[in-house]
Amino acid sequence: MDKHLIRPYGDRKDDGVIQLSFVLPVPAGEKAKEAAAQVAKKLGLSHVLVATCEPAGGDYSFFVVYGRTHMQLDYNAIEVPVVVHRKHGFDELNDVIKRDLQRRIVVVGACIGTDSHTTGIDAIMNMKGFAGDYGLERYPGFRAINMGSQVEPAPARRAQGGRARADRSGKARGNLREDDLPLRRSARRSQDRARAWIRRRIRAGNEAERRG
Ligand code: B12
Repeated sequence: MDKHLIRPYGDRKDDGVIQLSFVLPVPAGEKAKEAAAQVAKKLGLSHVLVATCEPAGGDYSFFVVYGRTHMQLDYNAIEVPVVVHRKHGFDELNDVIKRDLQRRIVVVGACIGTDSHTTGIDAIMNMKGFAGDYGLERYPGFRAINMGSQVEPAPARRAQGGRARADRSGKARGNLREDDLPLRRSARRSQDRARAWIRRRIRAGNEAERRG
């Protein structure tokens, strides 16, 4: 296959000019500018120009730097696997669930541990959806339960991942280790709490459905 060589450019095609922005942990000034220029040179750039040097807090500086790269790459040599899949429409998906499962699919979403990045989960679950797709709450075929953020999961996940079950008497089965006793207790507690929460949500959903 013929090569298709490309390189970045700024003003004229193939001039190799790129723009970088970064922060250095030094106060703004002439010495800081020289440090920024050296960063760009050490990255392999030539014709380096420090366009911006601004204080970013007391002992930090923000830089915008231009320079020329001499690299080029063969665009034709890049291979990226493309996942080909058929997208199911709203009605089609609900019909398949109704026909093949004859019950609603319950999806529980949560940001676990200390994670508070709820936007991604909300995008999947919320009625209004994201990027042109409805969220699961909109589908009659799904019951979407969004537990929100910072849900305590780690022990429960470990217990489940290890195919272990902590039963109500406090005895854990499966492949949790002997020294996992505090973990077992905590796993049991967080599993129980999560199950109770989900049960309450399902009950509330059923009642709302009954009321119409
Ligand atoms: C907004 C944001 C925040 C907001 C979150 C607000 C909120 N309520 O959600 C705030 C400011 C709180 C935040 C904080 C932090 N953040 Co932040 N944040 C982002 C940011 C800029 C955008 C995320 C977002 O909302 N995108 C829009 C949604 C719609 O897209 P999405 O999250 O990718 O979700 C989609 C898919 O990924 C997928 N998906 C997501 N989850 C799941 C789950 C399943 C099961 C499936 C199937 C699919 C799926 O479907 C979603 C819809 O398409 C990203 C960088 C980025 N551009 O992605 C960093 C980023 C996620 N954050 C990061 C970090 C490091 C942090 C902090 C630790 C920073 C700090 N030092 O304090 C804290 C952690 C706070 C905490 N306790 O969790 C890193 C994570 C790095 C990593 N891989 O570990 C990122 C990638 C930025 C980076 N490059 O460093 N953050």
